[in-house]
Amino acid sequence: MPPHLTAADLDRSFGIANVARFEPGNDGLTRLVISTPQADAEIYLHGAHVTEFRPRGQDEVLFLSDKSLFAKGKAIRGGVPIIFPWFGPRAGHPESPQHGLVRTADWSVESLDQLETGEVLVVFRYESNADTRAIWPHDFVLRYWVQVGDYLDLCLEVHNTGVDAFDFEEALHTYLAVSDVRRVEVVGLSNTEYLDKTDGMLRKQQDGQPIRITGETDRVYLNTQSACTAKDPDEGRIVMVEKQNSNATVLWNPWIAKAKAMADFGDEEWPAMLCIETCNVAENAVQLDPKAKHEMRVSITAERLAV
Ligand code: TA6
Repeated sequence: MPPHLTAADLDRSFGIANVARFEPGNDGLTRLVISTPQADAEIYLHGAHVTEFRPRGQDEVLFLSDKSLFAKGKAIRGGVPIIFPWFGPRAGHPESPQHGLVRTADWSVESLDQLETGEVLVVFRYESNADTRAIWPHDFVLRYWVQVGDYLDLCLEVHNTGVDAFDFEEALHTYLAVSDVRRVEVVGLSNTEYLDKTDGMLRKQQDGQPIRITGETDRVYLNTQSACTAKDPDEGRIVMVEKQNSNATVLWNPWIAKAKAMADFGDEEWPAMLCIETCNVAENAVQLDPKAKHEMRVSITAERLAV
């Protein structure tokens, strides 16, 4: 495990004056604050968790719950949690944490640079260790590229550093901020099969119409490489979620009852968010040979709707 570096240590080593600084964030967790002419963003080392992304001239693109915890061992509620090496509950292991091992881990910073075109690129790293091996007996190195411009590009690289192949699931579990989820239209998943987690994981087929959220929605769309757009008429924008090397997309809104059941989520927050998650899960899980690497990418952009 790399030595624990304070925000000040990291800022001395990697900070970019007037562009990118490390500082103590919520509840003292270290965060990277990025501010350029193109965008503002915040990323916690806790889970390498992007919590804010605001392109210049736009409202916040990511949802972050007012009730989110920022504590060791606890997931941040909102932004882009990194899910690996299993999605949801771990089959056959009720004692294992939901959504894998790394969204509450302490990631390290590998590099921080500003590109000639102004974007800021930070690379985070997380390696298997005795604690992870005790739960999931495989060796891996994760590297996570976050590129902040007037778009947000995320790339999760999984490297199998062990001697055996392993299967894994992964997700960049993106919480989009929306004005009112009941008035948002999602395009990109037409005629796609999905597992309906609100209906016993029944396998269903999406129709050809834009998707409207009219109740608790928790769907694992399978065998789809399609980009998705969320049209938010009240915000006056569309948000594009374009992906590479991802064969599944999850659409989630907890709606009223599930919102009330989550302590780290406000009862009245459910209309303000919609998860469009870039994944490889279920039958789209990835098998990785020893020494092999796999990269999954997502690019999130927001565009004003023509008035
Ligand atoms: O991605 C949707 C989902 O799997 C939902 O079933 C819900 O559990 C959500 O993730 C949030 O999970 P969390 O463990 O962060 O509360």
